[in-house]
Amino acid sequence: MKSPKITARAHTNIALIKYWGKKNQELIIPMNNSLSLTLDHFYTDTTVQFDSTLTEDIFTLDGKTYHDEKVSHFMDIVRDLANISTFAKIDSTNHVPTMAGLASSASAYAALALAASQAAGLNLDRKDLSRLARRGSGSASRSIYGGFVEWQAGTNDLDSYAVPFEEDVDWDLQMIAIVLDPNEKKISSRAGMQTVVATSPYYPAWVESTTADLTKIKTAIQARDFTTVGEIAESNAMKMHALNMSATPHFSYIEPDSIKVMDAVAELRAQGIPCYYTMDAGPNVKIICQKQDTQKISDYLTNLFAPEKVLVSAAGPGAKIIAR
Ligand code: 2P0
Repeated sequence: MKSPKITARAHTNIALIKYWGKKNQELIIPMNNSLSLTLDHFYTDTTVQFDSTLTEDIFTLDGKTYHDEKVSHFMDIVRDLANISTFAKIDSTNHVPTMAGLASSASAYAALALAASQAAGLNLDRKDLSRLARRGSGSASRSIYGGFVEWQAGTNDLDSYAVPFEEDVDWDLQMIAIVLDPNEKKISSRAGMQTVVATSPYYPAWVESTTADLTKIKTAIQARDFTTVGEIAESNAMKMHALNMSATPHFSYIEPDSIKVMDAVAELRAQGIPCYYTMDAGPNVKIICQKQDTQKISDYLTNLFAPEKVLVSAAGPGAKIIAR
C-alpha cells in the first residue's frame, strides 16, 4: 500500500540574530530566540511517499542515494506522530546554483516536515509544522514562514517554535551571498555550537546581548531603519564568531577570503553605500543591502571574485505544497 505522494517546497533563511547553542540537544531547544529572513532564490523541493513494501527509508538528494541517520531519525518522529510504521521514499532537490555551498538544513527539514507529515496523513498547522521541522534542524523551524521570522526559544517541545514577524516584506531588502567555499564545513553547526556552550567563558554574555539585539532589531525593522538593522545584524554575527574563537578547542569559520569581503563592505560603506555583512557556519559571507544599491555592491564584488560567486536574493515565501 502506498500513501499519497506529496511534494513540498521550502526556502532557506539567513539569521540576522543567530541561534548558536541548545539547552536541550535531543529536542533542539535553543538557548535564545533568533530572527531570520527567508530568501527567495534558494530552496529545496522534497517528495515523500510512504510505501508498505519498503524495508527502510530510501533518501535521495539531487538524484544520489544516501543513508542519512538524521533523515531516518526525523522520519521516526513523523511515524510516531502519525502512529504508522511504514517506511518512505524521500526525494530531495536543492535549488541553489551548483556548488553554491548554501544548501541548508533549514530548507531541507522545513520541506521534509511538510511533505512527510502530509504524506503520513497529518494535517499540521504552521505552529506544529515549525515544531516538527525544529526536530530535524533548529533553523528549519524558521523556514516554515516567509519574510522576517522569529524562533521563540521556549523551554520544551511544545513552546519552542517560530512565528512570523513580518511575512510579506514590503521593504526592498536584498541579500548578496558571496560563495567562497562550496565544500562541506569542517565543523558542523551542531558540534560547533555544543563546544561553545560547554566551554566559552563568554557564553552567558552572548545570550544576554543577543536578547537585547533581538529587541532592538525588531524595532528597527518596524521603523524601516536600515542602518540600525544592518549594524545589529553585523555585530550579532561577529559576536557569534567570537564565541567560536573563545571555545576550547577554539575554531573559526572565517577564512582569508571572508575577511576580503568584510573589508570590501567596510570600503563600500566608507564610499557612502549602506551595506552590512553576516556569516554562518562556513566561510561564505552574506551582505544585507537595499535594492537601489545592489548593482553597485555586486559590481564591486565581481571585481574581486568571479561573477558566479556573487548571488543576489530577496525576501522569499514560507513552505508550501507544490504537488500532490
Ligand atoms: C542560525 N545557524 O541561526 C545559525 C547561525 C548557523 C549559524 O542554525 O543542530 O543546522 O541542526 O539545530 O540549525 C545552523 O544550525 O543546527 C544554524 P541544528 P542548524 O541560522
